[in-house]
Amino acid sequence: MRLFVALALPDQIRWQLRLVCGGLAGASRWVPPENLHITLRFLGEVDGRDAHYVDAALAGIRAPRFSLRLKGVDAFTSGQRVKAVYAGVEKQPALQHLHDKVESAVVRAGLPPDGQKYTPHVTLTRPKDAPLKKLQHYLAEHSLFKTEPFEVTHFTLYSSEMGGEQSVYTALRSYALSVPAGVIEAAAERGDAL
Ligand code: 3AM
Repeated sequence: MRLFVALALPDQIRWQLRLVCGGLAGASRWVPPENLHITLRFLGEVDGRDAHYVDAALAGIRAPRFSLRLKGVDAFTSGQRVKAVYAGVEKQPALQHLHDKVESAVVRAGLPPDGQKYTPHVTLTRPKDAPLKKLQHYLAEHSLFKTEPFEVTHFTLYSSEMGGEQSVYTALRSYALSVPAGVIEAAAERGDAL
């Protein structure tokens, strides 16, 4: 099965992303709201035994919850070709930290290292044929795009299957991030549930 590890996005963030999903010549298909996510690590084709090792290694990760905000739009290009248009993620060291832990876990489970610099993003569309001029216009139009901050409380292992028009992503298992000790004490003092 084809697997990847990602952060799911809250409903209200996916709704906000809909505002920037459209209006680019050459991009007729946009990622549907239910598929929008922040990839932590693409694993590719993995057999059942390796998937089991990956799951066990991911389950062993201890990392704190953190807050994240999406900001701006940009694109991955190759020469004149626009490969993907994405919403950016505001810099958050805790996200890089989680990514590094996932990477170590995956390698510990026996998969080859990734070795690429991690650029967190939410892919919005992979245009078939978007001219760079139109892309520049689209990016300028949405340069102020920003969501409110949201809390990342878990990360998820997904399978990806080819659907008709879009891939079908299935959440196989989610792994909880921990609540920092100071937050637990403060909540207990206030009598809040976490
Ligand atoms: O939606 P994003 O861009 O975050 O691009 C694919 C998607 O990431 C990426 O894995 C995520 C879930 O499909 N992906 C697919 N094939 C890939 C590959 N061969 C890949 N990433 C790296 N190498």
